[in-house]
Amino acid sequence: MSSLKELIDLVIAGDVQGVKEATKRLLEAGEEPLRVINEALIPGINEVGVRFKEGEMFVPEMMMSAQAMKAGVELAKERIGGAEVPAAGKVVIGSVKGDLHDIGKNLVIMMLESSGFSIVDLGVDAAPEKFVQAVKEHQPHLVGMSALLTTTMPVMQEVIAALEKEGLRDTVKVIIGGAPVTREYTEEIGADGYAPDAGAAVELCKQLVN
Ligand code: B1M
Repeated sequence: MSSLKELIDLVIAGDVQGVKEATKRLLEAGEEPLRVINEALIPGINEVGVRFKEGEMFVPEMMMSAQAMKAGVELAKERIGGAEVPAAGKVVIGSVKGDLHDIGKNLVIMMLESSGFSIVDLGVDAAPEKFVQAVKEHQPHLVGMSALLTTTMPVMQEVIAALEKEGLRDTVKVIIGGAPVTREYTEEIGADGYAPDAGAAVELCKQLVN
């Protein structure tokens, strides 16, 4: 029998197989998939961030932990039912240019999809031109940007400027998120909204499409 605490330790250890097995066991024992994500997989990767900052863990280990976490999220995701109501709105979303972090963005996508939003995922390292092209092609209600590095946050402003330049800014609402992003920064760059986590991102998108 696995516990949430054991799963946290397995994420920290970067034990991909162990995380898969423990996640499966927890889900089969009836644990809520969102609880597994919010109370084990996220705290596990957050602890990795703390240890990395303190010089106790290094990039290769952080990558293994990220892979382990992703494997757990994939399994939990299978248990989160899709929405009955199609297309609450369309969202073009990506991690901005220079940023390879995608765990948080993928969680936001997962939550939006299960709330009925249709998603165009630009992946990681998405340049302003890629956002512009996707808005032209898909005509979404919302554009979402994720950044985990203080050095990539300014790209969010570049995306907004590129949308303005192409006359597309008024056709979409722009939302941003990621660990270093704040509400103040959202106002500073002229985005329409900020969400601190995936659940809040869903609420924000619902508000902005209505
Ligand atoms: Co990186 N990394 N990393 N990393 N990494 C951080 C972000 C860091 C804070 C670690 C630290 O020092 N404590 C630090 C950034 C420092 C800074 O800029 N201030 C850092 C660094 C320095 C780096 C490198 C530069 C390391 C190096 O190479 N020397 C390098 C940069 C690579 C690049 O992007 N160019 C790097 C690389 C990596 C890995 C590849 C090893 C891996 C990423 C794997 C992947 O994503 N596929 C990795 C990881 C795993 C982390 C930490 C440990 C965890 C990030 C994460 O997934 N968190 C991270 C430390 C930390 O944040 N605790 C760290 C869990 C995730 C669920 O949370 O992404 O915040 P988060 O998403 C949340 C909310 O923020 C919000 O909802 C999500 C779910 O609740 N949210 C949104 C996110 N996007 C949103 C968008 C929205 C709305 C809400 O609307 C659109």
